[in-house]
Amino acid sequence: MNAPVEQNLNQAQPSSLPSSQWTRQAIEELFALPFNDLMFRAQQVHREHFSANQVQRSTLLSIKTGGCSEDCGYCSQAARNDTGLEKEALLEIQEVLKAAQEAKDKGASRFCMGAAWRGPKDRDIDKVTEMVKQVKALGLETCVTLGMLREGQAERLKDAGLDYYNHNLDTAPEFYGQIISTHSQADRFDTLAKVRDAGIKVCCGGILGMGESQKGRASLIAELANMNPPPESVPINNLVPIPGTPLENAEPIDPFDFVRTIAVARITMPTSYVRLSAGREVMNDQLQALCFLAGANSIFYGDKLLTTGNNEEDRDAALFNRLGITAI
Ligand code: SAM
Ligand code: DTB
Ligand code: SF4
Repeated sequence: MNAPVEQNLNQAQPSSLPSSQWTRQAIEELFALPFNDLMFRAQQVHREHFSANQVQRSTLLSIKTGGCSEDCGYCSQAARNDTGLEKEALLEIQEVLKAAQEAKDKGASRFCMGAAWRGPKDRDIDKVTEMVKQVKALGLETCVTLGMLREGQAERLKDAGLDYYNHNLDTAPEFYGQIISTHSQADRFDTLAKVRDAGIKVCCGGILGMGESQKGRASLIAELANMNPPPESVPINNLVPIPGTPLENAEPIDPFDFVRTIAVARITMPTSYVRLSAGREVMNDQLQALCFLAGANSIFYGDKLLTTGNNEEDRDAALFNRLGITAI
């Protein structure tokens, strides 16, 4: 019964087509495939472009926590969400370097610094560029996520040696306004263009489990895959429900739909690193293994994300060992 869909897909979307040709309908058809067929396609694409048993590890640090002016419905750091989080000023560089060195010693290859800003001021960029330079000097790849950028700021980050800028589309365009009202997805695209134009690699993905439909997931993936070029790094977050946020009681996503979304991201963005991101703490080893099988080849590594917990390094080491995965 499903063979015609598979045949049509094979005719319409061989994995070698440029990403800009992914229509929403073709992506919805991928989501509609039987799970095993979708996983098989994802594995084929994954193995064409990557070693199937290698996973990259990035460690996060919140360099400026809480008190954010934005109203993102999922976020512990939005000032208007009553989450009990204590606001902190921008960290001193020595604290950042200590955390970066620890991450490196534990085997991370990238260090991602996150700030709860709508966007940085120029004097914040002065400090962050210094952090980027010194973290890079430790031999780590660098990533920052600072919110919306103004003219000239991306170039300053590039000059400091920044490798990646993380700025997520977060959800489907038609659903965005239900989650965030203080900025639009057009604002996100504006910053992403500044990052790309400055020659910085793009890290851009979204969050699943916020009550979006399967069609919504397809339209988020279409937006990501049709970026030209697509993001080099695609974080797929599973909502971490934070008490005191409007999404604290959101219905969790069906785990198989989470895996399906990873597989569809892999097929539509064949050369991107797809990161199994926030929300791993509630996943058992079997579910994480399915995500790797679907083509995820990066994780957030270290026992803290920005403000919430993440799997202990030992647990990840044991999982990699059980699965024969090596870190890159
Ligand atoms: N303020 C900047 C911004 O919004 O771009 C950077 C920091 S913000 C915390 C970075 C990303 O973390 C968000 O875009 C969102 O995708 C993710 N995130 C935040 N809270 C989350 C949660 N509770 N569960 C899953 N992902 C979350
Ligand atoms: C991304 O996509 N996920 C990370 C990173 N980019 C900055 C953040 C996850 C945050 C999870 C909730 C928290 O710890 O506050
Ligand atoms: Fe602020 Fe970023 Fe959280 Fe939105 S996701 S409230 S912009 S820190």
